Amino acid sequence: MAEEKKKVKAPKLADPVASSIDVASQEMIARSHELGVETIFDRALTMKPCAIGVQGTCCKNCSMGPCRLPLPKAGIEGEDTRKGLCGATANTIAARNFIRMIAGGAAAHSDHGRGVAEVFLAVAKKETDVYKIKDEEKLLAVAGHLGVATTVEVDGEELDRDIDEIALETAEVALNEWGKPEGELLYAKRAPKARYELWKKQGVIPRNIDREIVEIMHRTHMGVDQDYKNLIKQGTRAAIADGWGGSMLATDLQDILFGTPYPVQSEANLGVMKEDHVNLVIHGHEPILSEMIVAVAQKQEMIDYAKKKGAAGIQLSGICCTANEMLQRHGIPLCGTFLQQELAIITGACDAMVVDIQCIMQNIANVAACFHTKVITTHRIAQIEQDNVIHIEFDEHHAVEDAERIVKMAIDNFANRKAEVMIPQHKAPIVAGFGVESTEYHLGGSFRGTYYTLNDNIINGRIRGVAGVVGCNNARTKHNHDHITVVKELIKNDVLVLTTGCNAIACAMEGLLTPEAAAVHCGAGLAEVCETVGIPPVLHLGSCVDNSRILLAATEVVKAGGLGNDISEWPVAGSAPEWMSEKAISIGHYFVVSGVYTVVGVTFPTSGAPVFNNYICKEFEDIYGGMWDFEPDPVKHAHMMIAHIDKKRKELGIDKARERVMMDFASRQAL
Ligand code: BF8
Repeated sequence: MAEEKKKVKAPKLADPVASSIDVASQEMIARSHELGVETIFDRALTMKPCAIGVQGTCCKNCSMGPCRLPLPKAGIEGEDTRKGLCGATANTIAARNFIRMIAGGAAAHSDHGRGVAEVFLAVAKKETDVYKIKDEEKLLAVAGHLGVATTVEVDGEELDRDIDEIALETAEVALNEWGKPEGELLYAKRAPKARYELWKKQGVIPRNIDREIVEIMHRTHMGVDQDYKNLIKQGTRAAIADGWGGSMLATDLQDILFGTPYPVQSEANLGVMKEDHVNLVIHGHEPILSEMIVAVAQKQEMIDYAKKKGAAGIQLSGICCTANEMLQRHGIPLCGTFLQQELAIITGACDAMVVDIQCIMQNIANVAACFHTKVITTHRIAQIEQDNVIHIEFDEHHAVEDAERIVKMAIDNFANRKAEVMIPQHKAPIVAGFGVESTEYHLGGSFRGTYYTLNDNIINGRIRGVAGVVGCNNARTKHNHDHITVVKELIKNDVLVLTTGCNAIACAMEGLLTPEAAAVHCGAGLAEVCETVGIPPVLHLGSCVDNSRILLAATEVVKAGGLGNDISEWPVAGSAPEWMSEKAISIGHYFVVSGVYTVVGVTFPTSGAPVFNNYICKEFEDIYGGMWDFEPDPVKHAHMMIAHIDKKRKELGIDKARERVMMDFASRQAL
């Protein structure tokens, strides 16, 4: 009998055009197929997600399970009798899983913050002189928020306190926020007074940052907390400890050490890589590493060394939030979003990809093995098992030496390029680097030096409201499609967008971060404001820990007056159209409990437990003034946010567009 040849199935390959709206990414996905290099876009076709996991009703917190409680196709009529072996209900399981996601996200942001606080302490103790205090004004402001005295009384006279003393005490008090034995999170009082009091009444003010995360792990252990309302209360404490604690401290201390961002020009997308330059791509989150690499790569001796090795210079660029950090303080171009990390290597021009922590896909090692690219891990807690990955542990005490070694390694690798270089010729100009301070400068009134002009334009209806649109890419959706659709729909309807993380990079690639974008994409009111003050309709506020800037900007709006007494009262909404990480859930939850109506796309991780789902997606509004919502269709998603904004305008009595009136001092005071 003739032996039948076994048919080998060809691997499924992603359709480039169906995978991304970005032409540069489409070209690189097609290129990966030509070269036989597998990427996340291909794997998303072959590996389907578990439907029960997506619904949040799979419990694997003990070895009697996993207990899987799928939602019946016909839904649940009458009593929900589903339970795990121990009797845990769908609500308990979904709430446990949800707050474990908050714990994961809060831990990631806050441990990042702790790393920065430790470097800040080393600087304050003068153990290192490579990092310095760049923004003394911000140090004094932060000292004030942490209760550190900035003046001292000498012979009845109030004198400025020594700046080194202030720095040391500020560093110590800041670090204490992670594990102090008693008291409450000091930054909780930075929220509007009404919000702080609401948290106090609800009993959700965090005690310290670490404790709330640890307590989630305890409560969700087999047989501990089995009341979804009590479980989510703990999730709320941990989320506040992230947004108003670990993340906010990370942002503040980074600004003190590396400088508070002010608007800068740059470019975005894979086309920022240069064929004749050494391309060093930095990926991850903590700017401690990237700050030093930026400094070293700009040294003349390094540029000369690169030239000696045949390159025209050194081109730095960034992926993920490290990209945002380097952009906002140094104007270093953005190479791409989370889903473009493999694609940057597939250009054949990436001489080194240097990574620190978070959002680093292990597959970059496999992709790099097909090229000459050196993948260099630098953080003690984030290493990769593949043999081709080099680990150079970065330490602030010998930061310059470490950075020099890394930059030299990239330069030495320039001559080893083997595949034909193909850099997509697509990039967009951008203006980034907005923050609480610069927004005050651009949109604040010279009259009061606050957010008054912003409030005034919200009240008169030129700006309908403000949206924070943030978060990841998700390989289960078309790359950047939902980000861009949501943002364009919002600005078309006069909603000013504040952005961070990968949404910010997506908007950058799409050309939405330029003042010129206002005339093309905005409604008449928003376009007029943007053109008058010269800002883009989408303001880039930084990395994901910098979502704390959105919280503080929202608080400044409340303080400026005329739009209620709390964040929940003014027309603001949040969104993460392509979320995927636990960090996004922690961010979403601190937005919600800070009073922001927040919509996510893709999937919702408690959909399999309707009662719990209804609690956080509906009943929460009565408790916190903010709630979760879910809509995968990006146009409907944006309109749900706009409907919320309109509801708030109506509640404030500003729902009818008013013409701008000249206001005298007395009328402003009345507001
Ligand atoms: O922290 S947006 S994919 S890069 S998790 Fe990661 Fe998500 Fe991007 Fe920044 Ni944030």
